[in-house]
Amino acid sequence: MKSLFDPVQVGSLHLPNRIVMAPLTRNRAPGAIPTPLMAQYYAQRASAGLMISEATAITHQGQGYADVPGLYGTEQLDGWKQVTQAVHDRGGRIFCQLWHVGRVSHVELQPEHQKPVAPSAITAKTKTYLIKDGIGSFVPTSEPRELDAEEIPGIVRDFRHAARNALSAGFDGVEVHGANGYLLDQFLKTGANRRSDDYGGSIENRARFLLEVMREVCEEVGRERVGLRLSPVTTANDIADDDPQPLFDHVVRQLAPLGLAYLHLIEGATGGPREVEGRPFDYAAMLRAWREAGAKGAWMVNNGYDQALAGQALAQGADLVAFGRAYIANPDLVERLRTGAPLNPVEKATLYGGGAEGYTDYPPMGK
Ligand code: 8OZ
Repeated sequence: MKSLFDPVQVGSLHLPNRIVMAPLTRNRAPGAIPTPLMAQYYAQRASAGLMISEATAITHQGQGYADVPGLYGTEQLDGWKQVTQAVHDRGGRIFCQLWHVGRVSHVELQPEHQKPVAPSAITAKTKTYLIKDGIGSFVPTSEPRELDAEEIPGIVRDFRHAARNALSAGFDGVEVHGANGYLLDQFLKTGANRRSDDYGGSIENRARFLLEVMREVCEEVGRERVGLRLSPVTTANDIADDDPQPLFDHVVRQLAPLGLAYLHLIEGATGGPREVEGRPFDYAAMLRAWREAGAKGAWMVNNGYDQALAGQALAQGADLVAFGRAYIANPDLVERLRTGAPLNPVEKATLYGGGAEGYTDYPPMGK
């Protein structure tokens, strides 16, 4: 029987346990530059088997929220170097989550206040986060413009370049953000993709962009350093697909020959119910499709896990379990799960933006 506390090999990394710190957006990087406070926050959580950084914009165009970090400028890279150094000094391992938000953005956040880009010019009925004069607020996303097919190779190159930057900044690998209604998920799903060219229509066409990105990123940094996050039926950011099961079966079959280090699945609605009404999905069938196509990578599951549910998932074929909310409030989550100690509750008011409060001041056990 696998346990959360078993060591496991993932790509080129030896993880001391199967507990993963999920990517968590915290909006504490003014000017998109990681800070010493962020280095402290990640270092506090370095006992995780693997940490995945908060979503990090691959370009200015890929940014959709105030004060989220980037990975395209020198100062941003230098900021991240402090983070990866602090994590490695504590014996941890950290991947960088590479992010392009697509239509989930606002003109205020875009280069020269241009419209955000998307597969089709359909506004997402969702909100983004702006900070003005130090005050944060949630505002509706802006109307996007449809990307020209000629622009797509440039964005594929941006992912590739950001992956190289991540390694230069000291990350152990990268996770491509293909989930939660952001650009790659927008291309995958019928609710956001109404294109009639090679990137829209059939499942093969809708999956094309994601697969091009994954091939290029693997070529750049080596497949043993690449993971991918997917969310087949999430409701996040107004995304939906008419028929997700065959779509994701196709995606995993095509991914299998790439030999990714892991696939990271958000089961159900991100941060919400694990079963979404009207959107049934068979994750075990998706995992079978991936394995039958020859994939050896780790299967990482996420969304609302506690220790008991994690044990069931491991027994059913999962290799890793990613914890999000629990990691916000419990820097020593591994030790707490190991000893059965109670968990600190999450303080909602300090999730997005601000400083040390509700960020680096959650107490370790016994304090
Ligand atoms: C919460 C707030 C803003 C962004 C995601 C990157 O859902 C996010 C995100 C989460 O993947």
